[in-house]
Amino acid sequence: MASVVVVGTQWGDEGKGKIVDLLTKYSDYVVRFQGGNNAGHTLVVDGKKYIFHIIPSGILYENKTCMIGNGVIIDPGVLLKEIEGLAEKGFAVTPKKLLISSNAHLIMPYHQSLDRARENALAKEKKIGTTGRGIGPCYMDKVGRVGMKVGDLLDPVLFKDKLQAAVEEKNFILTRQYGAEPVEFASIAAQFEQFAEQLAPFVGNVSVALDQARKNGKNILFEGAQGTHLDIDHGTYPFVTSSNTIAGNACIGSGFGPGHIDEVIGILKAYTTRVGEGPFPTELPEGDVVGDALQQKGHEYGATTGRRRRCGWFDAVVANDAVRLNGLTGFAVTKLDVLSGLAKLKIATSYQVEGQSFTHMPDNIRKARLAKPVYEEVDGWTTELTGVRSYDDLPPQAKGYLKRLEDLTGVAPAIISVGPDREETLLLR
Ligand code: 2SA
Ligand code: GDP
Ligand code: MG
Repeated sequence: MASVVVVGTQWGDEGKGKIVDLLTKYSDYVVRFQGGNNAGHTLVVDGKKYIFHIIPSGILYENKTCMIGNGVIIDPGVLLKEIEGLAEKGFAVTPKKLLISSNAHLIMPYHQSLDRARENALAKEKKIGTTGRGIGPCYMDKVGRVGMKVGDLLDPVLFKDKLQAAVEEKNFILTRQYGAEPVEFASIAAQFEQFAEQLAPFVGNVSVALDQARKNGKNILFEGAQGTHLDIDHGTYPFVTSSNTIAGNACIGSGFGPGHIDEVIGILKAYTTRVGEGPFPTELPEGDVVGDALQQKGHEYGATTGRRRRCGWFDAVVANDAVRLNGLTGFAVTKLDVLSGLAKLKIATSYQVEGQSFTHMPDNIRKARLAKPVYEEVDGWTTELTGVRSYDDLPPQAKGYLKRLEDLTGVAPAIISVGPDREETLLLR
């Protein structure tokens, strides 16, 4: 194990939660490094389903420590609810089990108001389809150097001083620019005073703790959120989230040096989905028989917002971008079971745009939207795969499909997932 980063290779929802939960068995620490409660990571253990938005997916194990790094943005109300929810299910989240970076930024109520107001103000074709959780506005404040940090919660004088200035500025924008409701300083201050009291025992220095863990020979797992093509720099901008979702940010978002990373596993759904707006070359639009079958069999609904996820064929262009951007050393191929029953499977190997061939996602968003996939076709299989527990027992066509993905990307699968449950997994190494 040593230090392993897990990232989504497509547009999120590849099954990172399931794979992180699985790999936690071999880790001592599980660390979130970017994003906020826009994420929805689903785990199924002994038939019971858990969805985490902010707490790392390793939390169900005893004697493992979860960390929320500086690169994460935290809505304290949502975090505390998640902690309470876990306690109700018999999982006590104590400060020994969860460490929160004092450098992580806080999602404030005005960030959510701004997220909604900005999205509402955009013309239909310009909407991003955000989760409405305040992600963009919070990261804007962070890089604009006016953000509120978790550490500020522990210093009431500093906190109120910063909050006063923020509320003044945000109310000006909310009311004057968007005609939206203003937020109220006093109620936010009172609410966050309570959050501060409840969260204080969990706050510390994640970078120092990880360094100590590494020196003690501990295994560390970094849990990415969203996916490679939602990366703020390398994704289909502006139809992206507001953080770097690729593996490099595991280091920046936790304070762990890149020289200490041993492996990067990319979670690769056996087909493609996207939720929210933006280019999706292999999309099978709503009403398409295969697209609808994938959506229904794969239960493709947003784990945070419940939105219907758009579905389409596997895209090797998207996968190859992920191999390059993350330096992937292995894949975990998920939801292979969902493809059972399709006679033929299509795989996009390149795009055609205005007479030009692309083997990577075009940087230009207008071109990305025009990208027409060039497909090859392979045989499907009819057997259901959920009961399969060894690679040898997969039907030959499923093995052929996996081999084709490996040949097209140059990266071999290390894990194959054939169902949502922890047990429904084939470990190949
Ligand atoms: P935001 O809210 O500013 O991050 O939205 C910007 C874009 O990023 C997309 N995004 C996501 N895409 C897939 N999964 C995400 N998490 C949830 C899930 C999504 C949900 O697990 O299903 O429930 O709808 C996630 N979070 C952000 C988003 O759709 C925008 O396209
Ligand atoms: P994440 O954001 O990458 O963690 O993924 P989500 O939890 O948002 O969405 C993945 C969905 O697929 C969840 O409902 C998982 O329980 C489910 N899932 C994960 N792996 C598999 C699999 O191999 N087969 C099937 N059928 N479902 C899976
Ligand atoms: Mg998800």
